[in-house]
Amino acid sequence: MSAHVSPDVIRARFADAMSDMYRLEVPQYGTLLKIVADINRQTADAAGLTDSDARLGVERHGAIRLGTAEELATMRRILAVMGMYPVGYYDLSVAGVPVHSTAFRPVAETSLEANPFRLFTSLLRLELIEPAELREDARAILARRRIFTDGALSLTARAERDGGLDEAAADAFVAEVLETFRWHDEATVDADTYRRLHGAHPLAADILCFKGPHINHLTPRTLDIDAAQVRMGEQGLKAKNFVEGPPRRRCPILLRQTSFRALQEAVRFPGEGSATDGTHTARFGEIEQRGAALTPKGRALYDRLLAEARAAGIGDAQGYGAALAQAFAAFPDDWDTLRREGLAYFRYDARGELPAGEPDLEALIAQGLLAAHPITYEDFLPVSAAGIFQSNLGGEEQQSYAANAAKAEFERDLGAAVQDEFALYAGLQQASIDALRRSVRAAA
Ligand code: OOG
Ligand code: NI
Repeated sequence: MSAHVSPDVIRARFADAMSDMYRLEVPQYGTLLKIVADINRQTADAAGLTDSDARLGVERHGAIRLGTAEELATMRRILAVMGMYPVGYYDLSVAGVPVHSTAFRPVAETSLEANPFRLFTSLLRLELIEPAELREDARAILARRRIFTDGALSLTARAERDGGLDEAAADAFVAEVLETFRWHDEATVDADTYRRLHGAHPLAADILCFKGPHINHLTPRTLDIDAAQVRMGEQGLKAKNFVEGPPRRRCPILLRQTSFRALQEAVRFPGEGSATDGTHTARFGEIEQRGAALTPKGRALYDRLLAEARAAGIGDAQGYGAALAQAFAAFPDDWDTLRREGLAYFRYDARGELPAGEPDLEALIAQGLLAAHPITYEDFLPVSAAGIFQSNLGGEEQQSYAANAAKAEFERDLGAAVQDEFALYAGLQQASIDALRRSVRAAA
């Protein structure tokens, strides 16, 4: 019997294969990768994040949109084979996007270090689509389609049964799973059905009218998103008019994101005559800059200040930028204060032999015996995600639906609970403190 390939290795191969495929499908994504590589090289010294170097070149996330509970539950099983687990619940309906989502990602520190690839995965909420008759058409369309290859399904079952995949099976698995993410320029419904679904919501057309849930963007991580945003414009990529998330700061927190607008791509509809040619707008490219993970207290402050800034409106990018900077003046911007006030999570690292006894973290830091490194935020932000969705739907902002988070229904459809992101970061911080305690005891 040959040895099993580590899920971290399968994930890295899959992320690479997906990036290669998307570069061929959407050449602008290749341009984006070059911009980010250049800027990262230029700003590497000033990065400020100690754990980002090794993984930076391969770091990215992607996104797909699914139609049914069965698709979501199967996707969960497939992604588990490559060490990606659902973390967090995002309700996008409040922003007029009829989906709710989770992020599949590695959770162990060593796995994040090996390859942090994440997949933002959304499920259509058919109950929000109007008019009701259209929901019946949508259900029929979804009942007909099969988005996974037989090979992907059987290899997933094999991995579950045997506890992993050997070399040959792992490579076959990557190739089979990639098929689900491929773009198809042939719609599965006629032009009239497409138009009716698009009229109900552009996302409904994107999710329902194609053979599978094509990857709709990939996102490399940059060390200077403002510089990258300017460079995008210079290279002819039509960037979103402002960066989502917190403003530029000395101490980066959470996540800042911007994208270039989705392409208008030619599609063919089944049938004969000129009604069979059309276009579809869904696929784009995005960049992100990651900062420190915030505690619930820090996150509450972030949410409050962001709401304050957005209350004035986001229509005028310059005005919004000023409002954002003004609101976030109230968010401490040095690591010591962020740590002492319990606003962000840190990993503690001994700089020498620690004195015996229960470690007093702040005293040890003051003595230079302990370093505290901010823990990188690995997740997403619902308001930012909504902004990214909206800028790529090829239309104006959508009407909001009433707030109706449905986490329990989502988890039922997923067939599992999503992990709590705060608990994961708190666990990483605590693990580093426990390790200090152990080293003190061992020395004593
Ligand atoms: C997902 C948009 C959300 C992000 O980075 O916040 C997202 C989508 O358009 O399907 O990817
Ligand atoms: Ni994204």
